[in-house]
Amino acid sequence: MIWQCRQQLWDLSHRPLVMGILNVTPDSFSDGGEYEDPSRAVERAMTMVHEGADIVDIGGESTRPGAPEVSQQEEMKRVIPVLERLVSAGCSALSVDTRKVEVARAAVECGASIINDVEASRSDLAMWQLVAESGVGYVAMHMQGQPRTMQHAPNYSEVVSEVYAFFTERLDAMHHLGIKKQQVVLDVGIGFGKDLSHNLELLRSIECFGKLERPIMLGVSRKSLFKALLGVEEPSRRLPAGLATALWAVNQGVKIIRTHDVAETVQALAMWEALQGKNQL
Ligand code: 8Y4
Repeated sequence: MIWQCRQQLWDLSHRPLVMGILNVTPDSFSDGGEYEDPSRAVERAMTMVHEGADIVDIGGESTRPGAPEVSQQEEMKRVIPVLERLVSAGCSALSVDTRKVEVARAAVECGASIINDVEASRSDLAMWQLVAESGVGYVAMHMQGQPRTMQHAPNYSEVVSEVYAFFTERLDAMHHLGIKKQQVVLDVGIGFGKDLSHNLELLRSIECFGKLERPIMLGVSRKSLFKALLGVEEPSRRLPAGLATALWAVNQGVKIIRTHDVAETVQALAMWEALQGKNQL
């Protein structure tokens, strides 16, 4: 399966990809403010690349439940300087996690090759026109509601079929706007307007999303489902649960893992690959 991100063609049939998370927000609760200084953020990105991240995902808006909205100017001020420096350093594939088309456009102009959109549900079409015109890779993530209130009362009659139907409808709409199927990756959006049982149902059924014939991305790194299920309060101590879930998902056909813990994820996936027997020895 091919994922086209501008001129880059990722072949996802051999090994899963790792997307490293670079938060440039003052309020992210796992790495809050650590990478607010652009130089430190650039350094962190370089470290993730050395650890084996295939893609670095830069985000300037916290989408954790209850987080305040960020203005376009503020998000731009956080993301663009870091992106510029990574592009000129020749950093691997760069993704920008944004819901704002103006931020996405500036990022694409700077050289970002992927837009990670947690609000693929939008009805405003400008974001998709940008994706169609620029040919960037596009991650379409499912979210119920809006970040500020999405965890108040997540509600589905059948979460798996509803998310599946959402993807079918969105793929069709994107196709009509001129986005190539090859540009699109799908993500069920663990924790985005979902309670523990919704998250578990989606994970247990993740294999069925392969029928959509697009690569599936998964982000579970440090997420609060592990607190809800296992009682682990401290996000950085949720690594074992995150790795176990990622590996299980890769066995079910997931192609891209979005994570805070790049070195650990790369090591786990290397072992998975070796056991798949595709690397001889
Ligand atoms: C600690 C730190 C615990 C952060 C949880 C979190 C996804 C995503 C996010 C995802 C895609 C997050 C931007 C939430 N999650 N994009 N973004 N998929 N495509 N929370 O699952 O990492 S932010």
